[in-house]
Amino acid sequence: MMNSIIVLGVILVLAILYLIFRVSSLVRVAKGEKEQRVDSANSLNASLFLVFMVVSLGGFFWYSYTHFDSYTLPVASEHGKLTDKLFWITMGVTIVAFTIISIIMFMFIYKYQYREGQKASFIPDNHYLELAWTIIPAIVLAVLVFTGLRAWNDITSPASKEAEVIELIGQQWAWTARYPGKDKELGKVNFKLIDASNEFGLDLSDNKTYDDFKSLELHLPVGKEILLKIRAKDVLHSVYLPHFRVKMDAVPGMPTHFKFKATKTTQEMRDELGNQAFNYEMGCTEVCGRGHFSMRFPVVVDTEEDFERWKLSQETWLKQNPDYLKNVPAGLRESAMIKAGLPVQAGMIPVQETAIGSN
Ligand SMILES: [Cu+2]
Repeated sequence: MMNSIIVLGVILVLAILYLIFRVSSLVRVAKGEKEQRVDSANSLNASLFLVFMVVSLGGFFWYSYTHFDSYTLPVASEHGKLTDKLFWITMGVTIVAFTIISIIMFMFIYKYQYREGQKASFIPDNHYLELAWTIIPAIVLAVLVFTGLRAWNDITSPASKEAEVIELIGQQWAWTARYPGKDKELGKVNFKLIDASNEFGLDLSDNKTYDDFKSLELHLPVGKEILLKIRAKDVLHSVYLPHFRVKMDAVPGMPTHFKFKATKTTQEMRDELGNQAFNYEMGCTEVCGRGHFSMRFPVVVDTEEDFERWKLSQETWLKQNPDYLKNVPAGLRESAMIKAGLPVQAGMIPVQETAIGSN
């Protein structure tokens, strides 16, 4: 209701202004005044453009400088330092270009405002000018693109053998992480095998799957290469770890990856920020449906010892879902139970651990 009254009010004011304009121009015609091309409002407008330029450029620089910390995050990864540097170089180049163009634009409006008797000069072309504004941006852009491309190739190139491999799976609307377990290799998965419990779609005919475990927190070791293998189960999601400058889409049907090295543990970052409640976190940056906001994933960066200890404390997926032992080929069952940390009982499929433990 209120909105429609406001809209009606605005329309009314505009209509009144238009009528005043019409009436005054008709009065001028009736009086037979000599038609003046522009009135004093013309030079006022030209000067106002200069005022606008000074105020908006001043406001832009003032805001960017005083609020700098509210739109920058501390960096905690190796390549993050490099990409930050590239970002700020690009920013510097564009700010210089933006400032020069803004000043020229508004100065020209002022300088070439309509004046009686002033005539435009005719310049059909100017080779020097054309060359300058083609070659200079071409060189600058080429340098920016090639340095960026080198950083990108480095991030997406194959990881070393020692890298810690972690799989991240996005689905509407939660993340899960899968760790390879003691064999340090992720087991095979097949999307056709996904069901309510086998959420990864683990292919239990592959012996590398038996020690894989699921985590609802992303634990990362500090100072060690990490290879994130990323996939999505339903729609587009995007892995975003802002403090590590990691961002990579999770695409259904097309696994992606990102390689990086964290440089500060959670505790080190807490000390640096003077905030003991600080925690790293991961978000989804693809608007992936109505529950998108809930795709927040806690991230912990441990020292290497703490990370190894944490891994050992995790239960394998197969231990948590012993029913699935029936899907393991008979010949592999015993080794699967050993690898998964299940008690082996003379060739039998064990009674559910939880049933024993809960009594
Ligand atoms: Cu998402």
